[in-house]
Amino acid sequence: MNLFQGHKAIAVPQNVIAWDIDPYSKEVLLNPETFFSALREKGPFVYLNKYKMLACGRYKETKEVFSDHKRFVSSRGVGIQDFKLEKPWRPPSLVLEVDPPEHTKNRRFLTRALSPNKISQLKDFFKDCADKLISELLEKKKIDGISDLAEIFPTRVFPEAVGLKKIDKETLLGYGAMVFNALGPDNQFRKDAMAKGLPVLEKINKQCLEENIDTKGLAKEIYRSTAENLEEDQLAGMLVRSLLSAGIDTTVSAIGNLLWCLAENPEQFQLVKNDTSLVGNAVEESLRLTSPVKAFCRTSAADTEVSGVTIEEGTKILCVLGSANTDPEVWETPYKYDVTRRTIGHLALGVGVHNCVGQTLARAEITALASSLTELVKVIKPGDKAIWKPNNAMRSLESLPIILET
Ligand code: OVV
Repeated sequence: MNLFQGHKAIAVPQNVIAWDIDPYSKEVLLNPETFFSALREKGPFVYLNKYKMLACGRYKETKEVFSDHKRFVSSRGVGIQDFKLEKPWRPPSLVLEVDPPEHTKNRRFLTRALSPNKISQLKDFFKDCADKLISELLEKKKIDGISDLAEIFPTRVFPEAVGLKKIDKETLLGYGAMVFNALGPDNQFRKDAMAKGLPVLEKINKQCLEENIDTKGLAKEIYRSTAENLEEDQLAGMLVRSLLSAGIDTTVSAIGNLLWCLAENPEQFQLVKNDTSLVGNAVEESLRLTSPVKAFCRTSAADTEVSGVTIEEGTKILCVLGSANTDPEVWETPYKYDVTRRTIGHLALGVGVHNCVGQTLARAEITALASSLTELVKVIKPGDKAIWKPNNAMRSLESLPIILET
């Protein structure tokens, strides 16, 4: 078999357009909408010449592939590399990178620890922290939405909510960058993230151990609920690792992208200020429009067919969530940030058995911050040009100069 970037190099399927674009390039990140539109126009699937795999970006097929965990598995990795053919850089996640029935069993521990009931107990804490942070930033007036806000809020509230004793912002952000860049090809973004490697990994692994976990946080819940699983002493630690992998970069990006939406669309911010019942939907709409997790792959477990396209066993499919979330077949004026839009059905948090298990926590954090903004800030204005940060799987900002007015 012909391997390419760790997966089976497939041939161009019949009736599928072969395309030279590099979806992992900085150019695509800087201009994702052009890429999304072209991807959808070329058909239900395209063949990526550069990576010898498929990609999809129409809502229908993206949802179909994501919803069918039997035909399109996660256990072979959700990046470009096929774990059946190559050893992954870290032991696979017990939730992200497994299929049912193991997935079902493992995920249940996280579902319990992150139940809406547990998360609602954190709401006041999130809101107090958000109010405090925004009040501080209002003194500065001109801020960087990323380094002053998006990176600060989750790295302050998340470790405390989870019950992490001694973890620093750089370690959490560095690990997130590794996890998400590792999903792409071995390009410069992946190499740069991995270069920070060992010290970060060691700290993260240590942090997952029971002795380094607070008795009050969500991580302790995971240790409690897995305690009867004596045959798997790594289980709880590995599930805590999932929280650290998926809980920081995602919310940092989501908050940065939300600020970008609000700064670029001041009339939408005013709509939310005038009717605070729109706060939740303003958050959902920013998730839809900017899809912080740009794309995840699936691997076909057997020869199959979707929308008339033959897909052979072992095919990697890049499912471009941001494109599905802006498909004009589903979304009117898809590239407009509209806080009154019906956002139900967006795929920013996935769909199917692997849909984001931390979404209640993520929403609680982001909504707390959005509420503080609408209550405390009169106007959010762009200060200088936003700078996007290249990443193989995230759509996020490097810097977002904004002006907050009271
Ligand atoms: C959703 C997600 C992203 C990254 C890592 C993980 C999950 C994990 O379980 O490690």
